[in-house]
Amino acid sequence: MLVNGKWTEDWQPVQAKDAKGGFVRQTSSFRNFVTPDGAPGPTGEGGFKAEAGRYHLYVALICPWACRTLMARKLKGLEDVISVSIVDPNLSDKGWRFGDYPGTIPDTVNHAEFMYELYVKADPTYTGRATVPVLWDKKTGTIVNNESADILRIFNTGFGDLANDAIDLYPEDLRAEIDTLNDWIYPNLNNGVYRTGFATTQVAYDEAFGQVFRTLDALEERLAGGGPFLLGERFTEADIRLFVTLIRFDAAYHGAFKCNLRRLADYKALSAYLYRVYGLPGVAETVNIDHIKHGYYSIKSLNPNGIVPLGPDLPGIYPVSVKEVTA
Ligand SMILES: N[C@@H](CCC(=O)N[C@@H](CS)C(=O)NCC(=O)O)C(=O)O
Repeated sequence: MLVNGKWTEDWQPVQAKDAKGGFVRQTSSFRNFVTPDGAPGPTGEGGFKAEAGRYHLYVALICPWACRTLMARKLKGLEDVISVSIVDPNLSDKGWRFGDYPGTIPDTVNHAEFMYELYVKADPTYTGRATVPVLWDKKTGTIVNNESADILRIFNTGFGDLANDAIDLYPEDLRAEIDTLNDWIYPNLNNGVYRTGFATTQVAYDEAFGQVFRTLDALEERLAGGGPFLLGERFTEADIRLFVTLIRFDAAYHGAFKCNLRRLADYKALSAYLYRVYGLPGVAETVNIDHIKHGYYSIKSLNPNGIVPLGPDLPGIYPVSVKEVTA
């Protein structure tokens, strides 16, 4: 992480611990909004007007928070408006790196080798982790926002006419329900799998594990009795936020994070939902199971020898057969 703008080698995947040994995620610190006229958004400063070619998105394909923003960029038709860089799937000694792993895209804007260089450029005295996603402003040379929940909303309405308005990820009449779902799904499932995987005591692990599977059970019931999406007919940001966790579940969380009571494939309605969202135009292009597997299984504290499992077989998404892998 960075301390006062200087990289410290003492990198730990666990961001902080609470009294019970539970994992606590760092809060994001750049919270400006891009808006159609450059007016300030709900937080931060103004001056970030929507313009084609002005903004750049830094992501990791292993990262569910970053992939939320990649999905929204696709679904809102912003690919020609916002450019992208993709880091290597495995964290280096100096954090996220723009390397040459297949599927990466170098930093063509700032020519950085490591993600932390961008944080130092934006704030020479920055203290904290150099996380992805980052929405970068090429014009003023700074970070607009590094909180994926905000970036989703920015991509939904902040780019005005430059974005596809056929899809509204946060429609006015569903906002209260979306907020309630987010407040339930984020701590218990999206971050719950991390709290399970990075728990450093049995008590913390047991608690997080229970929350993960109680939430999956409840979501299974909800989708079995409704759908096709979380709030019915309309696809919203709540679906993006759920999908990015579900798509990583069997490939990474089940094994690397010890979330192994059931596989996602054992949930009928949730599996059907996963394939439904995966099948939406553009979504499959934001999913890279190879990066996901290599990324999570390269976390040394969880998997010291770095062996990447050959399975699971994810038919239609990442098919694996014994014949192929042991030839
Ligand atoms: N609040 C952030 C969290 C982002 C986050 O934790 N990203 C992780 C990757 S999954 C990261 O970059 N970690 C690097 C580190 O902790 O040094 C968001 O949702 O945008």
